Amino acid sequence: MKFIVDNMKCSGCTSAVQAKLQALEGVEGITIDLTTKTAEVQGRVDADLVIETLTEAGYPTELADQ
Ligand SMILES: [Cu+2]
Repeated sequence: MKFIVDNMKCSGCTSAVQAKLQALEGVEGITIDLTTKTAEVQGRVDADLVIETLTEAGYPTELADQ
């Protein structure tokens, strides 16, 4: 699943997002791209949970088109 993560501005942000995602149950892999502000998540994880978790952490998130 690919997400658009707003408000990621530096490597500190990507580290924070990475840590939040890693803490979620079912996540097997994470690829974060700061330049495109996207995060790709592998594993059996609920998209709504990802969106809620990152948005609450200060990074408004939505599901990417694909
Ligand atoms: Cu930052």
